Amino acid sequence: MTKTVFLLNGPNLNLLGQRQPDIYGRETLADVEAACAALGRDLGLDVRAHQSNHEGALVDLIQQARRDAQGIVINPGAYSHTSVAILDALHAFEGPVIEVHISNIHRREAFRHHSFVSARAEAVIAGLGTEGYRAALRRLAQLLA
Ligand code: DHK
Repeated sequence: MTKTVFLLNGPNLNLLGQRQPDIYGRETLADVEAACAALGRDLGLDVRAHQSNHEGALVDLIQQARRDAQGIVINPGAYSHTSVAILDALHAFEGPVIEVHISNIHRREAFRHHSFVSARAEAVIAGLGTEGYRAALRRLAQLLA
């Protein structure tokens, strides 16, 4: 049976492909979302993609996932390093959560080394580029099987 997965991206990830391409690559968010939807079809996952620059909107989406999704892939962007609200929302979600960072946050500034979200994640992927989203979906498919 097809499982629904939310693919959530936080602030500034709408600028993927234009913003610091040396760090985040040249693929756009639309490219990433299309590739994830296609992979999802192969894996039996209905991938529903959302992006917001707003913390509260991301909390609302995670709460919506309580009803509408069995798993979450999330790149919270800069909110990874600041948001207890997103962590709390994820704690209220019962399914598996995988955290993705396009860049290797541990090789960057010290303030990026800690992520609040990691305390709730089944897995944390950092530094695989946009392939990290696909890796997260493959793992979610295993966890939801
Ligand atoms: C994306 C961001 O926007 C940053 O704020 C994070 C993350 C890293 C990424 O690597 O995808 O620090």
